[in-house]
Amino acid sequence: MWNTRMKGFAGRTLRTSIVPTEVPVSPEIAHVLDPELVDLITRMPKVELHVHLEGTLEPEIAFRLAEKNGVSLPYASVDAMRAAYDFADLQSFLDVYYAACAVLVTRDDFRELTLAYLRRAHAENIRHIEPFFDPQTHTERGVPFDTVIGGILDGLADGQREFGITSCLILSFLRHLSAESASATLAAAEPWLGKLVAVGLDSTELGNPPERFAEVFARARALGLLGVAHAGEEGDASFVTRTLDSLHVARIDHGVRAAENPLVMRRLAENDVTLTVCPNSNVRLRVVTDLSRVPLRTLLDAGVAVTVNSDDPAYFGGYIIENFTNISAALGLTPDDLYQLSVYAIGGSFADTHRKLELMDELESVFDGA
Ligand code: ES4
Ligand code: ZN
Repeated sequence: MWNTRMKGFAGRTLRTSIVPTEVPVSPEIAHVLDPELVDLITRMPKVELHVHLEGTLEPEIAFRLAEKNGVSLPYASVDAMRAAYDFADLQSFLDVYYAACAVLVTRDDFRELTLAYLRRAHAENIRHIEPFFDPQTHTERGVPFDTVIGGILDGLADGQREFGITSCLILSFLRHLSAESASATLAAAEPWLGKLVAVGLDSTELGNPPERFAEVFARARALGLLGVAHAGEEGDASFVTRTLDSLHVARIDHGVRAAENPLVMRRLAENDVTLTVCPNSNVRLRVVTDLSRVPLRTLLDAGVAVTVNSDDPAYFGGYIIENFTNISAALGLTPDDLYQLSVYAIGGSFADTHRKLELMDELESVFDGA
């Protein structure tokens, strides 16, 4: 097994690209990014550990599904929908995100949503994904649980066949709803246990502390599922600690506010808890004022296993490559940093050992190449 604490790769040289690639770099940072680094970001095999499938719903698909299903959207056009994505905070985003989900009705709609994301993931050289879905957003408006998960699994199977992208699916509970609703959702998932890897916890963090979900996470664990949870996004570093204490999760989603407390960072590092950081999301939802304030370097320096992810890419102006290029430009990340982040993502994933070794081989072939 490789050492997930490895900090660098002394002596390696970077392969340069022969074929020019088109990369989504934000115009305002394009001038400060080394083209070789962009090329490396593009070519390196990537693992996405924090993406909400509902957050990959692009306005074009939303409008097409709205028309097909006879659902109305509160926007005049695709452009107007995209132009409305100017969020003041997490809640103002969630209001838009949940409302748009009304266009998802049939099993095939969920398959199409999932496959569209996988097509995009393939274009960005993502090799393994661990996406969340929020079943309660759909069951609350009368779409059966089996329709939702059935369609998503169809899309994931299509994507694996077409692109070789492997996946571990995470069922996420909405923390603004009750613990009873979360328990009923887990019960509905029991026939599908073999297709799920973990449960998660998302939605509004403030006012919805993790302890309320301790019982349902314990039940999920008893059923053989792992756990992850959003924490330290809106809430301060103490929410990260409370989440570890009450939910016993393997990863913390976001977790950036852990950087405010050295003791919390030490605990994350010592316990090998992976953080799934989403730079564009943090800026768009005003968790930080600008990219340079995303504390990725602080966390790396403290030995925390951090990863870079896209969260809700259809809403936050870019997929995983744009998150890597943006944060690289803002913090001056090096090839060593990109290698370390990639090793953390592979090591912190829920893929089996065989798949992790394959992903490490793919990573080495890019970073080792002459
Ligand atoms: C989310 Cl950015 C974020 N935070 C919490 N919950 C979410 N659900 C979808 N995106
Ligand atoms: Zn998220």
